[in-house]
Amino acid sequence: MAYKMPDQRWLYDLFRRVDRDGSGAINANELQSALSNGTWSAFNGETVRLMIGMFDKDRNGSINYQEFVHLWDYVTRWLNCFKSFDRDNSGNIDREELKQALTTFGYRLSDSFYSIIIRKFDRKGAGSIYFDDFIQLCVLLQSLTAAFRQHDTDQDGWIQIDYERFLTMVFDVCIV
Ligand SMILES: [Ca+2]
Ligand SMILES: [Ca+2]
Ligand SMILES: [Ca+2]
Repeated sequence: MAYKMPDQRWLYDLFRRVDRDGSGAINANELQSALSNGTWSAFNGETVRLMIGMFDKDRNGSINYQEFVHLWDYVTRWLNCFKSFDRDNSGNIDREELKQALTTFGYRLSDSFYSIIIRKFDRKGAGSIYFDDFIQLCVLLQSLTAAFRQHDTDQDGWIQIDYERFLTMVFDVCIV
């Protein structure tokens, strides 16, 4: 898919609009309300925190303009990806669309695992997944798979780890 970085000035204006208190940096609240201004409903707080955790390179808890450029690019790519799998343009991803998406990403998951995913990430109880939850799900799946692979040195899909290693693995991935 062709993708072009937006004009810097346009992006800087956007940054200034998102930075509502004019502090020169975007905090979690500002990011959350900016992301909920689109066509989708309010972004979930966990995805907002997750994204700040990923792009706050200087670890000061907020997003400056340089960090925002990368964050914006990331959200846009996810949005394009999300839209391409939302075949019926319903604004959310149903079970079949999700299967298509995750299979395209290379995951081989059983039907019963898809039921678990839908149960966990379908916050509205409608049998489908919205954009923010989709990002969270994909990032979680990606990180847990990477953590598993580190232990699965012979790549047979099986690992043997003790209790504390298991906890460490899950904590590293799930707690930002
Ligand atoms: Ca601010
Ligand atoms: Ca920062
Ligand atoms: Ca859909």
